[in-house]
Amino acid sequence: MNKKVLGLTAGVILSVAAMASANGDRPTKFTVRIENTTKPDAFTASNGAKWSLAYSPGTAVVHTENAPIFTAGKKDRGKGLEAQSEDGDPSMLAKSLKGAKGIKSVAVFNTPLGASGPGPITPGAAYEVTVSAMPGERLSLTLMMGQSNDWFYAPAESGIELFKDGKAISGDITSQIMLWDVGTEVDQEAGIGSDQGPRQKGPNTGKAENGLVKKVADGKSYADAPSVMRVTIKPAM
Ligand SMILES: [Ca+2]
Ligand SMILES: [Ca+2]
Repeated sequence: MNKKVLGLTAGVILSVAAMASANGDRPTKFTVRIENTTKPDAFTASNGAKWSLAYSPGTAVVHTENAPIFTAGKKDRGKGLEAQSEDGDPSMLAKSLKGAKGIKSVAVFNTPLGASGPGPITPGAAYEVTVSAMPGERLSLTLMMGQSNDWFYAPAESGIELFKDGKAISGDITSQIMLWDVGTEVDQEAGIGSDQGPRQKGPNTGKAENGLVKKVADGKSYADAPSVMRVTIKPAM
């Protein structure tokens, strides 16, 4: 006797679902592209040595949490940002963020476009990573400045707003990226320090700093992200 009632109910539920998705309850897919726009041997150290800039594998995190990865002016949290920033290894950070409060998704990007395996992006190379997000959610990125002791590129601690007035953002977001010092290892001169990524004896080698997370402000071009990289975002139509 309830057949008709059930049929009607199912129809109502379907039409409600259709209306809801038309109103945007499905996540938007974004492609994020990070390009190393520097040239080989673009930098000259104080001893005259030429050096090239590379960026390490990193994380792309979608979140509602206000400061999911670090807080400027505070100590590193010991959740993996140190290995990301000192050794270019995002795996510990990704693991600790997965499933944490206010974290919607965590993606690791580690293979340059056109490469057969993981590695840094050298001058001219790029990473691409895809994330999905709903209005109100934000994006944080982390990757190592490869010629440093413990510096990482990331947006402000609150991340990048992926939607403006409910509409997905699109285009160049490099101006929102900054160079940060995580405060775990004493800085040497960029490009030639013996305890920096390309030259250190092993991971986590260098003098402990016991410092705070702060922006790198040494006036060099690599401290100004738009001078050395291009980060773009494109929502799927
Ligand atoms: Ca440091
Ligand atoms: Ca080191």
